[in-house]
Amino acid sequence: MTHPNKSAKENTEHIDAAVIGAGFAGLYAVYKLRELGLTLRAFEKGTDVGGTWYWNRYPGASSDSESWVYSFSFSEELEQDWTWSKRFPEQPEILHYLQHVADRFDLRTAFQFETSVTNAAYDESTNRWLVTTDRGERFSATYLVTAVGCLSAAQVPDISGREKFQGLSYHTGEWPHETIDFNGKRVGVIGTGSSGIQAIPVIAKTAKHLTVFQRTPNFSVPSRNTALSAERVGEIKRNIKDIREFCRWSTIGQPYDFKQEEALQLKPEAVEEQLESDWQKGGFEWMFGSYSDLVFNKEANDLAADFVRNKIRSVVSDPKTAERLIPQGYPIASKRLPLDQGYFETFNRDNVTLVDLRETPIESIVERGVQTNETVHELDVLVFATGFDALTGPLTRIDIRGRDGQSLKEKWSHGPSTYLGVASRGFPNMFMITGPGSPSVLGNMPTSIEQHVDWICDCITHMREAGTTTIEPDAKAEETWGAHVQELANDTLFVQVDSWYLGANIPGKPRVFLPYIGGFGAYRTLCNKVAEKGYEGFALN
Ligand code: NA7
Repeated sequence: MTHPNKSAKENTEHIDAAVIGAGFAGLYAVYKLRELGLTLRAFEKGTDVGGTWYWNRYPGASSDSESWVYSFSFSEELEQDWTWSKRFPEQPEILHYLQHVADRFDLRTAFQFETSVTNAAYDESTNRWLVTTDRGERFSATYLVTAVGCLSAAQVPDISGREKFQGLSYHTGEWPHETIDFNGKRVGVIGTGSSGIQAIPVIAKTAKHLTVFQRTPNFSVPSRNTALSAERVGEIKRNIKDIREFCRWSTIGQPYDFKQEEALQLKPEAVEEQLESDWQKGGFEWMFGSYSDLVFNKEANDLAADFVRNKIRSVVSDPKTAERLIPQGYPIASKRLPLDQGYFETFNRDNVTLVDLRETPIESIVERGVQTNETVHELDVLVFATGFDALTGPLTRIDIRGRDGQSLKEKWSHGPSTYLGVASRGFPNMFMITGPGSPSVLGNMPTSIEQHVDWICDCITHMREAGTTTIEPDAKAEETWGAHVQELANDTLFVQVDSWYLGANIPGKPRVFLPYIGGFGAYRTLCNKVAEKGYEGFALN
């Protein structure tokens, strides 16, 4: 009989880099690391590529970024060959795009699908990461690259009796592959964040009855998604280089930026007129291509918030329902602002009921449906649009251990501690793509991902050229960065409400602002400076 440890050791495959995840980040990381000539293995829990777009197949799932920038910029040929059908790309088309990218650049061959990384432990004696999968395989890697996504750890609330429900139930972020037929069904949706707001209008069209369980009313802006004409596609493709360059240095990685003027310097009528004209265009530009004081100054923010409140009143026929849907008491966009396609209009349908959980809270889930303190809402299907353990969850759900066996989860028990959101002290040679403390979810994700992967690959190239074997942040640099991230957030209105940006949606999660809010272009400049100064703030050995 072979000694178990010996056998495991002998079966350990040695590679340069282990990559976790096959979404936008994992695919681009594999592409770039291969270009550097690194041997690698990549692991993905799903059966195929797609990441967020593999899992979030719920009706109405769509990106809120314009399609021509919600894509890779690393290949001009890809950019010119691929044609998006709509302004905001919907889940099936994004998934198709990522599958195309995987085929075109032969990326699937690097991946092991249906494989979860369960542990990754840094071995000080060999200076390597020992990566273990749920299939019992072991890999020894010089670099560990996490491409696990920011919103990939689904959160189902701990409502008592969940297991008793006799109907079908799904979380939006773990949606089944087969089509769910809502025809003739009584459907309930818990949650009115972006996912709920996208799904509700679509489900309402076929369900016999839809009950929306709303805890906190949300602001939402119409996306006005439309098909892209051949002329528009031609224009975008001709200008794509300039558009990309603009995004790379803009505040949120999008093809627009805040206006120079501030709302409070202008006459209220002028602001109202501008908001109305931008509202007609649809999309995030209404807020994030608007006056910069909207996100800093409560008085300015109120102008935008009241504008939306009046829109809700004008759309929703029943005044009582309208008032229940109107968000009060927190600044607009301080919770992630959804884009919608007829969300508020949906509440004018005869087959849709709004249950305000502030008036009638959920007591439990029962066999027949959802029990509030007033009645049982009978359901055949229950949809949890209840969000994610954002940014840290996807990392801490893996048992990652750095120097001296310290687990990342333990280290981050009071909030994530990173330098630039890309590395964490005590975890040498581990790189996080769009980790906590980087702009990530506050910008256009593919732009954030490309910037991180490029930076990481430049860093690895530098290390290899310099003969450096380890890199990890200095204690001081990491501490300063963490304080800077919080300081910037505290200057905005984002900290005035409980949201997943602050981890406040997860019971017991420390209230710490998770992404970097200083602007994507500014962040890129900082990262470039760190690299130019020989990776200032990092210890290279
Ligand atoms: P979000 O934005 O976290 O929204 C979750 C929603 O679920 C939100 O309305 C919550 O209400 C609600 N929720 C959560 N737990 C409960 C319980 N226990 N009872 C009732 N309602 C609950 O997640 P999404 O998936 O919509 O969006 C996540 C991001 O994915 C999105 O921003 C995009 O970037 C993509 P609450 O507001 O906490 O009162």
